[in-house]
Amino acid sequence: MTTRYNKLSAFSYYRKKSEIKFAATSRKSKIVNRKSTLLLIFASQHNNTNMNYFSSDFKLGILGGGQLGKMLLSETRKFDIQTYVLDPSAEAPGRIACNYFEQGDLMDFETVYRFGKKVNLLTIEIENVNLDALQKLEDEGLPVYPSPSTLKMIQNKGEQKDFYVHQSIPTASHERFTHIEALKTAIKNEVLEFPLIWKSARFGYDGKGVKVLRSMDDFTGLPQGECIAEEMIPFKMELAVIVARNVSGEIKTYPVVEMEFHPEANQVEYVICPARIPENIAQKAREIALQVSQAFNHVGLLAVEMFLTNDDEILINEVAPRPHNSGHYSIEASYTSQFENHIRAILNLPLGNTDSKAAGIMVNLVGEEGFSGPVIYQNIENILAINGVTPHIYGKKETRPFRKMGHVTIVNEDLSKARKIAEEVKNTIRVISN
Ligand code: AIR
Repeated sequence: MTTRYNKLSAFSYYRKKSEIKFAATSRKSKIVNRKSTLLLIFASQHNNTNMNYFSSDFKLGILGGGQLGKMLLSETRKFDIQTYVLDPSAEAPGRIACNYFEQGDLMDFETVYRFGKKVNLLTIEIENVNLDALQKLEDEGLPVYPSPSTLKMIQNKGEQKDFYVHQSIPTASHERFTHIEALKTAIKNEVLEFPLIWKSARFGYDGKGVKVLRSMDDFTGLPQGECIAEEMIPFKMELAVIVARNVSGEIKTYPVVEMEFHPEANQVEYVICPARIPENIAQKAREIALQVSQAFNHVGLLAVEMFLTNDDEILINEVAPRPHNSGHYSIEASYTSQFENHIRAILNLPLGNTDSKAAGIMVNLVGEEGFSGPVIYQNIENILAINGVTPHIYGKKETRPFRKMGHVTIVNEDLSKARKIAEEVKNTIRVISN
């Protein structure tokens, strides 16, 4: 496979601290801008100045009530906005913080459609939701952010990768397969060669649905369905940029963060803000993230994950159209958290300041290997004794190996001190079961 180091379409920008306003000049971007104008007209229909979200009858619906929903709900409670949450688990973490909770299958058309009929605006905290129901709700006039058409492009990793290629957004090369047997045949016929990254086209998250393939043996246990094979890129670092964009098109980026991964679980262990990279690379990463957000015509938060290659190229890995693990540090370390900015963006309110107040590091607390069952968090008191350390416990009753059960934020003026404390936190807390 060859890498496509696609050139970015021509654009110009001007930058005022964290706020990078983007003026697209390519033909494609003009098309996007026309769509934005339509969005604006739509926005003015549903989101007029008389709309009062605060302490009113307005109802915000959220599909998913996991940890991301729970953290979003802290913001809606701050603003006293009424919330309705749908989640498959009766014990969803977000249940305690919403006004109305419903248990139901997010992939079921009728369940999602009927839930959507109860609210004034609908958003998501997980991508795996029934898109036909969202489309019908949007067609019937319900504002849905991110829009079903944006979600459709992102939900299927094959479509997402094709989109980058069509938009000339730099990304690792890939091939799509309707079935895993077709991928095996491509390797046997020497159309593709190891090593490769296998990604399930749908339903992967939190390290699930991704595997490095180095030999035919690595196919053991992989699901049969639609997938992509990606070129394995040698990279220095994995970076992420969260973009917030409101209905009117106001757009801001958070600082570039660096993600350190667990070698086996393919999961982020530490998120470091700001990334320890030169300013010109950080600037380039933010520009590419803006380009991606504009291209998707996205409303809400878009987390853009990237590789910084050995020769300082930036390639898009994938995006998530919602609050993201790489932005959890923002609750303590930023002027405005990613969750507050998601709410501001989808309600078409002015976006908050995305700058950091201090360096921030997030440590993921995942279930320890070898333990499944009712969760016990060991040694939390010990880490609470350290300055600048805040644990977030998600409230999932059951732990499983590598399940995201919480995170800890470390805030410090000095990033290298924060990184040392993060290591201490990681080595102190244990997420286990009896
Ligand atoms: N989530 C959604 N996409 C990626 C992640 N991590 C969050 C959402 C979702 C929860 O993970 O908050 O509701 C599901 O976690 P679990 O452990 O029950 O699978």
